[in-house]
Amino acid sequence: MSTRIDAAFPAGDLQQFEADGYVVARGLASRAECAAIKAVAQRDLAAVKAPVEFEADTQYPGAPASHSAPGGKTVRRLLQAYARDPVFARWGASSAVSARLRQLIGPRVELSQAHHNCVMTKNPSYSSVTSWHQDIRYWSYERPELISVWLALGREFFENGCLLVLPGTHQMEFAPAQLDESLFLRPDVERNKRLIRSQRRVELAPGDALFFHCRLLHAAGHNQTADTKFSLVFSYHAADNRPLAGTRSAALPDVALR
Ligand SMILES: O=C(O)CCC(=O)C(=O)O
Repeated sequence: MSTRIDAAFPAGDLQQFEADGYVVARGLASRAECAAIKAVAQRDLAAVKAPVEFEADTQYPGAPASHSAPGGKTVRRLLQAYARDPVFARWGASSAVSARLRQLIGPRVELSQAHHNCVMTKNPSYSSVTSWHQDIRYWSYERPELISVWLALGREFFENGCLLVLPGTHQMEFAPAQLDESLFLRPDVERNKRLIRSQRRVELAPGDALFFHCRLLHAAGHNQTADTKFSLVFSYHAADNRPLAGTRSAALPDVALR
């Protein structure tokens, strides 16, 4: 199995990340690597191997109403990917990822086990719609500066619920009235409507890795195809950006990358 570690991000990619809050490293994982990761994900999905998050747990639009409703045991995430299997951990701590993160974050990078740290398993029949949000709501770190790396294990496109992003929003401030009580962007607010019109689809091929800032607004539709979509997602921060004591972000040790 080979991973592309030869080149780091070219300057243009770094500028794109700075300006837009995201950048895609095309073909960062090899076909063989994707196949090995996906095989373990498929095995764990078939066995519903804990810990998992069910679509019903989210209560997002389109999710089954409860665990006992039709589709109520549809898995949305295989959780704790780093500890779940070495094939996931190897990718999360790989030089291909860490070399690029060092360009974006600084010399000492750590992987957070607190959120993401999962395989997203977007099911064709019962997947929900994820509304516009910033992932920083999931963490409590000293600085709102984390980066997630979303590895496509198969093709990701609009019809199977690829990520949609609002470029540049990682640098914007939002008034409380623009967000609902769960910190989703309110689609009925005029200023938000304009922002939402600027959306871009992040279409990925297997092995492409999307690097995105934790303040970037993003969303995703449900999967309208016949096949489950698998994506492996880890999040990272600078070693000197500490999780706040007593929060969920501090509950599990961060993993220092070499
Ligand atoms: O694939 C999706 O539905 C979006 C997931 C997402 O945005 C998230 O977990 O933060």
